[in-house]
Amino acid sequence: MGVINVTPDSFSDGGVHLDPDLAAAASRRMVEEGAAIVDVGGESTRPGSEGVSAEEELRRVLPVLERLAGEVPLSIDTSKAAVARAALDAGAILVNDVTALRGDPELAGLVADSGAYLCLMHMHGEPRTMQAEPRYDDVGAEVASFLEERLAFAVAQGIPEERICLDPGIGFGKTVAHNLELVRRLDVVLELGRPVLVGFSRKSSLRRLTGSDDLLGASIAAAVAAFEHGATILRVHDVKPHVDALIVAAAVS
Ligand code: HH2
Repeated sequence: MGVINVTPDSFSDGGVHLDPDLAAAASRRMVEEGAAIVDVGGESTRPGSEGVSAEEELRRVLPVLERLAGEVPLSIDTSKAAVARAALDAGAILVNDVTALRGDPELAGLVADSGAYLCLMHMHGEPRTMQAEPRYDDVGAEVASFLEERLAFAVAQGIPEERICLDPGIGFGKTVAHNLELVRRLDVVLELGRPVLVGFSRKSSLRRLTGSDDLLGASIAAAVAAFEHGATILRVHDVKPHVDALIVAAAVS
């Protein structure tokens, strides 16, 4: 899964893809490089961020989606039903909701009615406050039990289980140690029986571990580690080097 953030302030690629023509060109390149889907987002969820209105989110993402519809498999990174609805109408096939259907009461019904795919992600707290001393007794068990509950909720709302993937939410209310433990203990999430998505690309834990601002090598290592622990969808900003690394990791395993 390639990442396109149409935002001025994303920690990883803020400002780079604000021009819809540039964002569309970058998305097409990601597919050429081997991405199976491109995740387009119009609201940064970086620690401390305040959020934007649905109107502003739509103003950012719709021109990009409209340029790519029918050409590139698209995911919309949003927790707002109004944004998801317009994105699905414009051709997106997956709703990536970092609130796991807790943000907007209308989103579950919309996904159920549209037949879209859905990603449910774990987040402790909310972006504004989530990195303020996150604590868990057993991060793997707690994240798995949250995802189990959200999966049951989604299915009860009429979303077929076969359409749902699960994500431990690397960096969303977690310390470096929590993030590493979640990759190590991915089996507890895999036991829920759904494909697992991991997004470690360019996250600040990698900088804390390496002390380097160039996060490419660290991102690839994290993606390969997640793959070896069972993740089958890797959310990444630098598609080509990740695809190469994952082809080799898959060939060896
Ligand atoms: N991470 C980010 C955003 N959306 N969605 C899922 N399912 N999993 C993730 O790990 C995830 C996500 C944050 O990364 P990024 O999009 O690069 O930055 P920002 O939120 O600042 O736009």
